[in-house]
Amino acid sequence: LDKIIEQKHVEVAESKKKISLIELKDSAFFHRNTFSLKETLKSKSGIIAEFKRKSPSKGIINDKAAVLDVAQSYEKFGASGISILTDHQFFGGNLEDLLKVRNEISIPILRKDFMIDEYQFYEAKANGADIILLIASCLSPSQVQEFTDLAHQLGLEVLLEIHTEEELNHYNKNIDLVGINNRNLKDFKVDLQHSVNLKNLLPSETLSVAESGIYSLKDFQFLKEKGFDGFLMGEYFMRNENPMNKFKEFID
Ligand code: IGP
Repeated sequence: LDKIIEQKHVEVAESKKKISLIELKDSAFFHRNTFSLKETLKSKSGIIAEFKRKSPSKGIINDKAAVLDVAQSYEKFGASGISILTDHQFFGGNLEDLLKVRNEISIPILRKDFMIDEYQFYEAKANGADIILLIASCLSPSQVQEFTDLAHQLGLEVLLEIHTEEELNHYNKNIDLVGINNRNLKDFKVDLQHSVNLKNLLPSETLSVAESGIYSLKDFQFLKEKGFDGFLMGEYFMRNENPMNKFKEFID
């Protein structure tokens, strides 16, 4: 994780040289109404379906599927939102994927990346995101607060990702959704019961998203019964030539 963050600082510095904040603010997508995941989590399946080519823990997952085909089928079958990884080095994604999808679909899009600099929030808005992820283990509680304010000024919703009880101190009332990562980012182990226990420590009205390692309909139903509002799933869908075939299992 430290390596990823280090690399991210380098990348952001390079991006700033290529595209200025002013240019981002001038872009067509900067001025638009965003979609609300808080709303679609309730009105649709609750599934936030991810487009993911590879990951540090799994290597290549799917390097053939086209982002637009996958996103359109996720939307068609009732996803509440789409998560697009924009980290290139470790997850094989990019901002162009996001922009491409934004042009064609009308459900909320999460920019899935490691947010460590204000610049990335402007970049997210300009490239079509509606929600950004804040990972507690990468940020201080005061950074979470500042970044949440900035996201809201830009009309973006905030998903705060936590994994441990200590990280609950990153939570504040302005955060829109709390994601509990079922996977430990340090050793990559998945533990659904751990997430349920952690969820029970949150204020009861908090919208909660179970993230990662949901590998069957049974896992999904278990988490749903325990009261999670959203379910962030990537690998289960993507590890298929046609991710839509897997997504269909979850409908009705
Ligand atoms: C999806 P999975 O196990 O269904 O592919 O997981 C998503 O939760 C995972 O990609 C993720 C992630 C992250 C990736 C969760 N938190 C932070 C990068 C950074």
